[in-house]
Amino acid sequence: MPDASTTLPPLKVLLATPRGFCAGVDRAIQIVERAIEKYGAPVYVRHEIVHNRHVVDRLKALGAVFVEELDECPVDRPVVFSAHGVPKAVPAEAKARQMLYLDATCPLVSKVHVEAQRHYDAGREIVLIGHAGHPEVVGTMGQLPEGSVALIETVEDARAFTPKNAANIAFVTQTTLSVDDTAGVVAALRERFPTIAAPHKDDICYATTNRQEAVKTIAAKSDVVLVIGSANSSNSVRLVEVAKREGVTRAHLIDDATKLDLGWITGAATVGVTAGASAPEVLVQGVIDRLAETYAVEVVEVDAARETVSFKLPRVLAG
Ligand code: 10E
Ligand code: SF4
Repeated sequence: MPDASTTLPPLKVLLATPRGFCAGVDRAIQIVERAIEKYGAPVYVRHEIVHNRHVVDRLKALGAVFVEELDECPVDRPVVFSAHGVPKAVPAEAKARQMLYLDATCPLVSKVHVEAQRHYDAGREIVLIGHAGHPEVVGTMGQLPEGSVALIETVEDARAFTPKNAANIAFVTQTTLSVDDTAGVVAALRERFPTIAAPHKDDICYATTNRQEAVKTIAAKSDVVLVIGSANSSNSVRLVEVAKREGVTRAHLIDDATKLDLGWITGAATVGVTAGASAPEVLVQGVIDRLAETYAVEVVEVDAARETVSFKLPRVLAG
């Protein structure tokens, strides 16, 4: 009897590397898991620990309770702050209520908080490049008194921004922005304010940069690009945009294999697959397995960068 796979149409899958979990996401998830082990359930988590439905559902099943605000947590249970960071008022309130809290803010987001504070202490007016309403933006703006950080999102915003003192301003950025879009916004700021104090380039993290580079590489050779990630995951949404900008009109963000519409693949010879920084690898494999039900899939890993970053757990949970 002939092997069934020999009768399936061929499909090349270009698997982007790096993809999926970054060091900050890995650490944040471990903080919740270890907190449940150490303190028992329930452990409260303020905001989705990372923006992924599967991660949140798995942690819920282990005993995590997700809330949006601290006043939804009882004072006698531990609470974890999400990887995106929180305004200063949040740990202050937890202290005032004598709560046990664990801060899962990614160290690379905390670095931006420190940078913003440093500019503020030096008397500079601060411009934050980021997306309005995103929790990381809320957290970074919330490091400083209201009115001391101006949010801009676009080149147009950069052109329209009117500082109080153009000679004494600084910018910081969200960590998960589009590298290419941000370069445009920064250029517009520098053109108008040549002395603006700045990070070396921007505050976009290594993981965001590498995943965008990797998706560019696969997009150049793909007819369709599938990005695994949840709709509220900013960095995952950016990966779809990057693929589209590389000319792949069929680029889709999907939570998992069940959301894959096989109609998208019709006529394609090559499908690029990647995952946002908060999407578990098992979901990537699930998508490939689903494709393999209909096609004779050949998987080719495409390496765009090597990652070696890892972050330590808070001392109270380490060991
Ligand atoms: O929406 P985002 O991309 O910021 O978050 P995410 O939870 O999908 O991925 C992790 C990124 C973080 C925590 C922001 N630096
Ligand atoms: Fe940290 Fe970057 Fe991951 Fe955000 S995307 S959690 S900044 S490593």
